[in-house]
Amino acid sequence: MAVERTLSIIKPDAVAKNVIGKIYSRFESNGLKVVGAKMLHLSQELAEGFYAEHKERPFFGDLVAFMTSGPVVVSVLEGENAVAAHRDLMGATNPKEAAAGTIRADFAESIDENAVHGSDSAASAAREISYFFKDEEVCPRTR
Ligand code: RTP
Ligand code: MG
Repeated sequence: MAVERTLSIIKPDAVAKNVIGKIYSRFESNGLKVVGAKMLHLSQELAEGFYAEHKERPFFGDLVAFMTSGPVVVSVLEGENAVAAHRDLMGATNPKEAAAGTIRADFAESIDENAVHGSDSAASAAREISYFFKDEEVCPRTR
């Protein structure tokens, strides 16, 4: 398995609930190392650009409104098979369908306010990491 990087966002609901540390702890206990991090309050423009692939979906307006409703923590995570490993830790998009013990099962209330984002492929990860981070804002690769 290859060492990969992926983008994580701790969404406004989870930041407001003071579970940043608990979520980071799950990453770090499960082989995902934080190699870049920043706290941001997304502008409308930044949120719309990030979710551009969903622009035509009926939930787009609500998604952007939610993502700009409060601060988020954006991180780059590194580890074996990081994209899939992170998605496994997050659980299903709808927390009601998320497996027990996943981040969304434990910390999210609804499909609209679902605690975390994770890149869904290596290509998305590369695009999303460069959307939020300059090269010099992320730790250099050591493996
Ligand atoms: P994310 O991008 O946030 O990691 O979540 P995801 O891959 O599991 O889900 P995705 O299909 O990419 O959708 C992005 C976010 O839009 C909201 N959503 N709402 N009401 C709905 O049917 C619906 N579907 C998606 C969710 O907040 C989802 O995380
Ligand atoms: Mg997605």
